[in-house]
Amino acid sequence: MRAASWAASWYDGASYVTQCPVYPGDCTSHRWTVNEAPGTYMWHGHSGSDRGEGLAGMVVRSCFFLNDWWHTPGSVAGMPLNRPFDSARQTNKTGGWHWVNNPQALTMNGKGNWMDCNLNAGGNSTPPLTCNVTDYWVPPGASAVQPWMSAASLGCVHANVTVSAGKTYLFRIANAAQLAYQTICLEGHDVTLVAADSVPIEPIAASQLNASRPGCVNINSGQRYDVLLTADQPAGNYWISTHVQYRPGSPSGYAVLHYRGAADALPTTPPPQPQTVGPWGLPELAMIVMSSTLLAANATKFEGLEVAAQKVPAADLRLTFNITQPLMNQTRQIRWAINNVVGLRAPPCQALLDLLHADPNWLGKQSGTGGKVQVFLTTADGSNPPPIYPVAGTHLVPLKRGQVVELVLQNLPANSFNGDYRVPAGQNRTAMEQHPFHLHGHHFWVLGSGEGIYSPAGTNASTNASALNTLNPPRRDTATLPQAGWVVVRFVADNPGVWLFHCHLLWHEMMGHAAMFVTDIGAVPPPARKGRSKCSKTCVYNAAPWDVPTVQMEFGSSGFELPRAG
Ligand SMILES: [Cu+2]
Repeated sequence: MRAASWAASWYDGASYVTQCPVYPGDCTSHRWTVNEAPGTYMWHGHSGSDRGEGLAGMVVRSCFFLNDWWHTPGSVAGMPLNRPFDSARQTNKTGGWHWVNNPQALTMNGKGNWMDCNLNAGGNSTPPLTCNVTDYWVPPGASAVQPWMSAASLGCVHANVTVSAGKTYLFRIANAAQLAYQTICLEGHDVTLVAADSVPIEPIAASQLNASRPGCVNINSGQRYDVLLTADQPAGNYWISTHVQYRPGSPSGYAVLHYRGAADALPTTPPPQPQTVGPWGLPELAMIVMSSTLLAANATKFEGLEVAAQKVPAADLRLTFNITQPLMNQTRQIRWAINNVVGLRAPPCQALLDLLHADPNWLGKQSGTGGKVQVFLTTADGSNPPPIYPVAGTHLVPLKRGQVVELVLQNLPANSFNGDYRVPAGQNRTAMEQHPFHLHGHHFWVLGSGEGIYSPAGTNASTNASALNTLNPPRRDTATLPQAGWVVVRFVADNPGVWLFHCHLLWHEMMGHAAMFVTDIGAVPPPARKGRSKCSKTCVYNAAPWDVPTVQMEFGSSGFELPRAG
């Protein structure tokens, strides 16, 4: 499980990073002190496709908990992502690599609808939503429609959120989606954002962010917003709709904001359609800034709880993470890479934190060596240049406690750094996508974001660096790297431990979109509980520097990070 994790580095929950996963038949229990910055946190499984299959929720209820849904288990839907391309180096839909495609439904608080059946109930004559079954991955031998919708199983439920007229509510919105950057819209009601990723922000109405879409909040996977909503409209029923950005053809999700005393019915207005709801742009995102209360001189408490220093300190070191989507010569797998390294969680079957705690010099011994899983370091001093060809390995970034790290995330075309093995088609493949990057164990300041290539200070007269906001930037733990763009974040490495930094799109993470910051392991206090559980000796990883036959053998039919039979 991954939950709020300060000073709990042994139990952060990322499997094989800080601990072994909870194997089938095992159990674990957690007890923790609620002593962190007030705000909204979620918990979710952090092994394989746990999160996508329902092992997720919020620490506090009273929420809009958003997710996306596939009607096949994540281990099945995601398995083709591991398969190598065929010998012609092209996608092969019969047994080879295959993308999971768009989600099949969006859910809110665990409920959702499949296609249009619910919307046409109650006399609603709105045309069906534009969704196309052929866009979706269908298990071999299964009907494209069954069992997801039939006369006997409509698969249609929706969440009802009941409010009383005249009252103001605090709603906590969280997006746990595997893939979907979502916009949630509250029909007829503006909302005021008051916190982002558990950090209090200067209150701002959704209508101030985008006047044409009042009541709409954009939220990427992993992010949270607290919003205030006043039930100030005529008593009735109003649509709560969720829409997927950047992935056209995805279904939308629908729920109902219901006024107490009104008829129990669907809204009479047409349900909002996805094409009418666009995403916030970079200028809007930059308007979501820290609360001025937090920025006040000597502010150390917020609502009675300690808060970390909120002033943005100068950077001690600068790192650049170049983000690409290589098709690897090594394994013929398509992956996501950071500095040309496709990230594995850890050496097989051992939690990296255990390993490092037992031998603080382990890191220095591993750099550049071989083995079943190779270790790659990114450092600020240039002594560890990225590999020339994309490789899979454990990607670590050693930090000293207290260092202020400025990190540039730069989106680059897929064929950068010898990243496109596919010839001749796709030789100039330039695919790029947006990525919500999430850092465990810390918050960071989001100093700036833009299109194109980031230009650091000193390179030309009008650098992007000179425009970074270090006065009152957004502060959060999940930031969007825009497609074909960059984002600069800064954080204080004040939490000893091994901290996963990963794209919060589950399928991307499975395809290697992760690295780990390693901070001052010697300062990690001993685990609260003696007798750390041992990992299974027979776990399986979703990428490795193996040859093609090995990958085919390992992933022809097996699961992610699961103990194998025998
Ligand atoms: Cu990603």
